[in-house]
Amino acid sequence: METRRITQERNTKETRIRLILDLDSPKEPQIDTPVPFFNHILNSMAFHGGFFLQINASGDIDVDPHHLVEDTGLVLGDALREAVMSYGSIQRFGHSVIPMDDALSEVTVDASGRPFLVFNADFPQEYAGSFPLCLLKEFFTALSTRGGLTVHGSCRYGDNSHHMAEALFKALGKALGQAFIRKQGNPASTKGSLHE
Ligand SMILES: [Mn+2]
Repeated sequence: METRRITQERNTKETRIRLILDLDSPKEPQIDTPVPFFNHILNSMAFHGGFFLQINASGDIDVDPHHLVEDTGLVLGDALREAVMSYGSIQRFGHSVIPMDDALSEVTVDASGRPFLVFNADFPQEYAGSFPLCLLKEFFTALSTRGGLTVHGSCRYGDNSHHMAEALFKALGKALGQAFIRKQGNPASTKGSLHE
């Protein structure tokens, strides 16, 4: 069966992002952005999701990593949407709850074509390294909007913000991995189609 490999590129005055997503290849992720903690959690997301992800990104992080994080979410969302448009039916739903030491985080995805985000995270430390954790909601918003994904993400509890965020991204990876497993036959909708 044809492998679902998607390339997306987005260049603006703020950021330059090139992304390759291969939903049918669990090769080692290749994440290269100038934001180390963001690389760390994207790598965890793809690894545990069981899909190949290559991201090469640069941008105006001297202003704030906000643009880079948000735009990466947009581009990943575009790639996931493209996967459904170009390659057809998927399982649609995915859910994962992941512990990391003190932390427990959870993500549920419906790749329905309808963007909606519910995001609950109350981080005890504002930063992981130098990374402002408030940007994670921006990433999830961008991903949900452009991917046509309903996403519910929760950091249920934890003492360490790094653990909470990392568990959240592992859960996101696993939930996406499940939702984007191929489905034989008709689309997983009683309406008969997704993304119409
Ligand atoms: Mn870590």
